[in-house]
Amino acid sequence: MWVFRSVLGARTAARLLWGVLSASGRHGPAASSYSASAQPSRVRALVYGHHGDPAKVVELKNLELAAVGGSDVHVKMLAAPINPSDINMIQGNYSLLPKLPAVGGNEGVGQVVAVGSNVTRLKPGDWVIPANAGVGTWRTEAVFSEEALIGVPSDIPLQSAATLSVNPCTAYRMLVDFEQLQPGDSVIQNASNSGVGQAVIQIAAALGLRTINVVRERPDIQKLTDRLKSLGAEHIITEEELRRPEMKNIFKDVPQPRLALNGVGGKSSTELLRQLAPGGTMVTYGGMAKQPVIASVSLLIFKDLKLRGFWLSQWKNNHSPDQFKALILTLCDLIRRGQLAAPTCTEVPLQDYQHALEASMKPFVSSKQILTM
Ligand SMILES: *[C@@H]1O[C@H](CO)[C@@H](O)[C@H](O)[C@H]1NC(C)=O
Ligand SMILES: *[C@@H]1O[C@H](CO)[C@@H](O)[C@H](O)[C@H]1NC(C)=O
Ligand SMILES: CC(=O)N[C@H]1CO[C@H](CO)[C@@H](O)[C@@H]1O
Repeated sequence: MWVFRSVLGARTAARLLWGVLSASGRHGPAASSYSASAQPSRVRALVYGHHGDPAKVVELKNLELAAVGGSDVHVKMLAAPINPSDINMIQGNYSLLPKLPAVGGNEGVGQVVAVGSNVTRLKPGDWVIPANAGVGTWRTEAVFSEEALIGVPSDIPLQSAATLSVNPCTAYRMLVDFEQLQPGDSVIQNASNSGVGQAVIQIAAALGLRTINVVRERPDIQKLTDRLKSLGAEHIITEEELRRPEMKNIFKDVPQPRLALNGVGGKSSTELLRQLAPGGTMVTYGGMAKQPVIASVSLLIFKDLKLRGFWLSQWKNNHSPDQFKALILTLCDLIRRGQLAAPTCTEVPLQDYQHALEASMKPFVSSKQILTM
């Protein structure tokens, strides 16, 4: 699981909160997150009223659709994934927490049904994804403000569009922003089978970078190896193999990596650091192991390694909406060229959410659950 407990500055927190509220309604905080309706209505949503075990606190409810104001957009949701960060948010273990009750889900793709008279960038029929986390995507329809949405081309697969705005963006920025890598250079990562890990493999291959991918030992390791290789992974090694002296042989034909991507933390990150080239950077973006990153003093001193972190919400705060849109369009180009496929997905109808939530929390589930509306 991704677990973030970072302390946000007041300004950042306010901006994030604004994103949450402006996306879900225009008449003030809690009341506008949604309004529950006595009569059954067309809009169905997965709502939680307090934090806790997602399987227990999430309920399917009927909501009223807010009126479409001048700068609002009425969206029919098409598909929305269940990400680890969605689960953390429902549990209450995330640094960005919407006011409760809230609609679950931070990512997804919808189609514009109608727009207010002041909306200029979007028109009915367009596909849209949320610009920020916290909008609540697990629902059949919603009214969002125009600036809460980004238009995406509708000629990419639905599953790609639904899973575009978090993992591939994170993977791309980490590959490009920390070390100036050239084609032929290598990157090492763990959590290679995660959503970010699979995006890293594909985007790295598209950029001409060679990947060394660490995975957990598991019964169906050959199947996993074959699948990651088909995505463009060069080397796939288990954690145990990484500790063996033969690991040195890999670096006879692959240059030592200057970039390590860590989605795990704990002991595994120590191993990643050992493999880094002098002066290299390890970027941490997740903490599945729920352990601190442990770096050896001698490695830091003698190799002058850099430890950095990446959080996409923070990147978005420091960049303009146009820069985010440009990133999305770059990724759409990769998708169209067949260089970036969606992670393996299981589509689950919204009403079967219980099953999807449970499946998303099981270890070793290699398939992302996508709710379809
Ligand atoms: C998150 O919080 C829940 C309580 O809502 C707790 O049971 C769970 O262990 C926590 N998970 C993590 C990953 O810290
Ligand atoms: C449209 O924008 C103008 C100028 O900002 C504003 O005066 C007007 O009230 C807006 N119209 C609606 C319907 O929101
Ligand atoms: C060496 C290393 O970093 N190994 C970790 C990589 O990620 C997996 C999970 O995918 C961990 O279990 C390993 O410990």
